[in-house]
Amino acid sequence: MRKTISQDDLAILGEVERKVLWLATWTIHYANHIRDSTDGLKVGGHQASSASLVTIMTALYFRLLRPQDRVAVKPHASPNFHAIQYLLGKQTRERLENFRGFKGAQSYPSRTKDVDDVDFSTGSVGLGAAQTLFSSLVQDYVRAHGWGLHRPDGRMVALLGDAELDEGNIFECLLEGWKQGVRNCWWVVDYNRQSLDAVIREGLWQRYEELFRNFGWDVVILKYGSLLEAAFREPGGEALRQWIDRCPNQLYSALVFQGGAAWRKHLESDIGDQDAVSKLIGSRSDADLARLMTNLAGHDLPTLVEAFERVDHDRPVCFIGYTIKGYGLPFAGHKDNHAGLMTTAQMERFRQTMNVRPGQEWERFEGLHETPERLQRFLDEVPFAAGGPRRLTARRFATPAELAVAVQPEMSTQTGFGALLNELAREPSELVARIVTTSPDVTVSTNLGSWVNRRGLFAREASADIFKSERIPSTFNWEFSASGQHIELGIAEMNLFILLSALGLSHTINGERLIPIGTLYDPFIARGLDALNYACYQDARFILVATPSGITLAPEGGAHQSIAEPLIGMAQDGIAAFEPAFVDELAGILAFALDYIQKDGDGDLSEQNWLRDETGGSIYLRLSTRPIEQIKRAMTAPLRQAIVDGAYWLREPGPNCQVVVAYAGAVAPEAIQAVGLMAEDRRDVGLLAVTSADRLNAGWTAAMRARERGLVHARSHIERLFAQLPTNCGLVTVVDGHPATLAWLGSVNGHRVRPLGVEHFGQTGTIADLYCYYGIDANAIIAAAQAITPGAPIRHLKAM
Ligand SMILES: Cc1ncc(C[n+]2csc(CCOP(=O)(O)OP(=O)(O)O)c2C)c(N)n1
Ligand SMILES: [Mg+2]
Repeated sequence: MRKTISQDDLAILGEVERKVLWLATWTIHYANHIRDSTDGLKVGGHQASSASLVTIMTALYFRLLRPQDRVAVKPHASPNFHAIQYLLGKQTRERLENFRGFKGAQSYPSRTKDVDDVDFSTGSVGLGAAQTLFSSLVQDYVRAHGWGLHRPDGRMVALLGDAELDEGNIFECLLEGWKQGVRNCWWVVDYNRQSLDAVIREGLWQRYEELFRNFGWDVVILKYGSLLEAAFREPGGEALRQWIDRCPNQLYSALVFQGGAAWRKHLESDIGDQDAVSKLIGSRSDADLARLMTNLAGHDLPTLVEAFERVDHDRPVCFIGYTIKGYGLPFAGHKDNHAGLMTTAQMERFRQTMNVRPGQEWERFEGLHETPERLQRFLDEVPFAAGGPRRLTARRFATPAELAVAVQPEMSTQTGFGALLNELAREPSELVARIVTTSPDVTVSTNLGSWVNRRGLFAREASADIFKSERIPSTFNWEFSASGQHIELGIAEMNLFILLSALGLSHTINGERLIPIGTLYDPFIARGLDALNYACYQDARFILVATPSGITLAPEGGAHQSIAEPLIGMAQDGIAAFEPAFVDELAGILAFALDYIQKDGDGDLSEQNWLRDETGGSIYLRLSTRPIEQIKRAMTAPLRQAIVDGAYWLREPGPNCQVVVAYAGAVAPEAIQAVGLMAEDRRDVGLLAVTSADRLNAGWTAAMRARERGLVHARSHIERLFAQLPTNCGLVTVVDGHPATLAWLGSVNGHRVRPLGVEHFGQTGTIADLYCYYGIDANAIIAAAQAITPGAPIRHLKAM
C-alpha cells in the first residue's frame, strides 16, 4: 500500500534531518578542532561526504527501515550513522567525542569495533554493497531450508557512493546476483557526481541505469526534489528543467558552491531572455533561488519517502539519488571537498544557523522547533529501533571428536578432503545439515564432487540434471533444489569471499548458524584477498579450502602456483591457517575447524597453546593434489592436539641432535627422505612436522608477550617442542611456499636456520624437476644441513 507522509511527520523528520547533519558535522569538527590531539594529526572525517547522505539516511532510518532490515553504510557516512544511533539512544556521547580516537566511534562503521549495532562493516569501497547482495541470497538459503521462518524477510540495503561503482567487484556480484535470483536487496546510490579527487564523468547515471536493468534490477532515478518539480510546473518551468538537464556536472557543482547570485547570473544569460523564465527566476531571492536549484531529490524528504514507500515487491532495486556533496555546508559542491574540514569560523556560523548554543552541541534536541517530548516520542516509535538488539545469536552444533575417513596407502590431502566430505555427507546429523559448501567454478576440481552428489546444489527453484534424465553417464549429479547444500558460483573469487562472509555471519544476521566451506585454487586467494580481509574483519566464520597449491601443482605452471599464500595465512587476522601433509592430520584439523568456527566467545588465551581457541575464528586449509605415502598410525589424543597446535615430532631429536628438519605440507616425503639419508653422518637428527606455521607462530608471540607481562611460566607449543634441543644444532626448514613461513623458527631458541622454500615464479615441469630447480628436494635439504652444521660431508649429498 502506498502511503503519503503527513505534513506533521514530514516536519518532524525534517527536524531530525537537521539534527543528524548537525551532530555528524559537529562530531567531525570536535575530533579535529576541540579534542586534545597531541600528535598534531588532523583526524579528518569527511564532512562533505557525510552531509551528502544525511537526507537519504534520515528517510531510511527514521521511517522506512524495519528491525529485520540490514544496512551497509557508505564508509564516509559513518558520522551520520553514529549520529543516528546517538539520537536513538544506542551510541554514547563519550564515543562520539572520541570519534576516530582509541576505542571511540569508528571512522568507518565496524561490526567488530563499534558498539552501536553496525550491521555490516564498510571501508573498502564496493565490498559493503556486495555484502548486502550476498546476504539476501543467504537469507533465502536459510529460509529455503526451513529455518528462521518465524522472522519476517529482511531487506538488505546498501548506501553507496557513486564512485564505488567503479569497483570491479560490484559488477561481479551483480552478475552473480542475477544468476541466483537475488531479491529483497536495495542499493541507494549517493549520486553526488563527485569522487575523492574530482567531479565524475557526465551521464554515468545512464550507464548505471542500463547496467542494473540488464541484471534484472528495477531502477528508480531520484533527480528532482519537490520544490523543483513545482517550479517546473510554473510558466517557464520546462525551460528551467531543460537547462538543468543539460548542465554539466562541473558547472552545476561550481554554481552550488558559489550560491544564489551565481545561479542567477548563469540562468539569466542562458535562458533569461524568455519572459516566463525570467519571471520565474526574478520572483526569487538569491537564497530562494539557491535553495530551489539545489533541491535535488536526494535532499528532499517527501520525494525520498514517497519513492521508498512506493516499492511493493521484493525485486532488487537500485535508487540513483541525486545529491550534492557537502549539502548544507559551506563547501557544498566544491570539487576539493572530500577531505575538506570546516574552519572554526565556518563552524561558528553553522552553529548559528542551526540554533545551537555554545556548550549545548551534544544536546539531542537543541535548536529544534518541536518540543523535546514530541521529539522523544517520535524517536521512541522509530520502527527500525523497535526490535531489540540487532545482533542475533544461534546455538552451536555438536561436532564429532573424530571424523571418519578411509586412508589409502597413497593419498593427497585434496583427495582426503573430498573423502572426508563424502563421509560427512552420509551423516544425518544436525551439524551436517548446516554445512553449506560453495566454490567459484572449481567444485569438481577441488574435490567437492561427491559431497555435491549426495547433498545437491542449492537454488530456490528446482532444476533437473538433463544429462541424468537423458541417461548420459556422468560422474556428477548437477541437480538444483531448495534443499541443496552447495552454492555454485561463477569464477569470481571476490564473490566467493563475500558469499563466505555473508554465510559466515548468518548466526548473527539471521539467527541461524551455517557451517560454510568454500573451495578455490590456492593462488587465487590473492584475487579475492581484500574481500577475505573484509570477511575476517567482520568476524565471519567459515572454512576455506585452497587446493592445489605451491609449485607442487607443477605442470600447471607459474601462473597457477602459489608462493605468498602461507604468509597470507599467517598474517591475516581472524583466520587460522593449516597446511597438513597427511590425511589423518587433515581429519583432526577438520574436526577442530568445525567446532572452532562456531565459537564466538570473548575467551582468554588458552594457557596450553597461548592461542585464542575460545574466541574462535575462520580456518584456512592449504592442501595439495600430490599423492604421498601415508603413515600407518593410530591417532591419539595428544597427537591430535599437537597437530591442531601446529607441530609434532615425526622423529624425535636425540640428546645430541645436530640437525632438525622442519617441514610443512606436501614436501613431507622430501624431508623424510633427507633425514633418512643424513642419519649416518649427523647425530640424532630430528624431524618436525609443522601442520600450522600460523598457529605455532601466534602461540609463540603470545607466550612471549605473556612473559613480558609477568606470567613467567608461559610456554608456547613450539617452545616446549624445542626445549630439549641442544643450542648448537642447526635447523633446516622447508615448505612449498615462501621460506619466511618457517624461517622464524630459528628465533625461538636462537638456533641457526637455513630456510628453504620458493621465492620466484615457477614454470611447468614435473614435481621432481621443480623441487630440484627451486631447491626444496631431499638433496637441497641435505645440502642446507651440511652447510649449517659442522661434521664430515654428508655422503648422500649429490653434487648440485
Ligand atoms: C577499495 C578502496 N579504494 C580507495 C578508497 C579511498 N576512497 C575513499 S572514498 C573514495 C571515493 C569516494 O567517492 P564516492 O564513492 O563517490 O563517495 P562520496 O564521498 O562522493 O560520497 C576513495 C577513492 C577506499 N576507501 N576503498
Ligand atoms: Mg560521490
